[in-house]
Amino acid sequence: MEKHISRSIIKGFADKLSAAVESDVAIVGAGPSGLICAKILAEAGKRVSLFEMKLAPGGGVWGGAMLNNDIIIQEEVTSMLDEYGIRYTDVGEGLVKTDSVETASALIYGAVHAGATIFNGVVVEDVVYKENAVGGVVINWTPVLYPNKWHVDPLIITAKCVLDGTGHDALLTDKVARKAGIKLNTPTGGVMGEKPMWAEEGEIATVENTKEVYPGLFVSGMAANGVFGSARMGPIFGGMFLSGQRAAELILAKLDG
Ligand code: 48F
Repeated sequence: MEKHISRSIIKGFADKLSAAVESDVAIVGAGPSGLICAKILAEAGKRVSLFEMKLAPGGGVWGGAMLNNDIIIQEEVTSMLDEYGIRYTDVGEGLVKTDSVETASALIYGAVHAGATIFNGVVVEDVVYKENAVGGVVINWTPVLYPNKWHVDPLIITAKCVLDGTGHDALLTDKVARKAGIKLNTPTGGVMGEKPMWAEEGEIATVENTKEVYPGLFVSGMAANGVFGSARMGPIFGGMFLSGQRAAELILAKLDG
């Protein structure tokens, strides 16, 4: 029994990781925008690998606001909540609230059930950069790098498109721009840095900023606002849902166009 348990897990994981080596899309960060994008792409039949450095996917959804575990979403986005079966309550002014634990778990289940593979506890430490395009990600076990900084070489995942859904600091895109010395598709050519809180502006901007910022490299969610210098918005999540949807549309257009 014990031997069979171990062998089944080792083989199953090796098969998953081996399949991921040649992905259509590598998504970095399992926050709401990355998870929503993963579901839509997987439903469209794409091979989607999603890498999350923490043990639990879900990003900033779980904690609600200052650990008050509800989140706010605009009424216009409730059709997406319905699709996931996430329950909500009207709180007025065109907004609804949902339970953050129900929302995070539904988004995770939705992505995996649609066929995306989530690798948790795996950090993306770099990208593959060849012939003026991003073509994959460089991965390692999170505990190898944090806090240990062990000198262990990574594995490489190739992908036709990479999505930076890493949240506020857009650290991955920042690293790519710096290391490759490239100009991004932003007004300054670099990562512009997130602005302070302005919920309405930030919510609109996160969708507008969801773009291919360099051939093969897309940004979504708060990473998109970090890259394009737009405002943060706190515990309102409609923009994150729409940004994930927009990222999937752009990536599908690139893959199928
Ligand atoms: O920040 P995050 O939740 O992503 P998001 O889709 O959503 C932002 C909102 O949660 C919230 C907000 C309200 O609307 O402002 O902040 O932009 O999740 C990003 C995920 O990426 C992971 C990180 O642990 C988190 O779960 N992550 C960050 N860097 C890496 C990474 C990396 N290098 N490799 C793998 N995962």
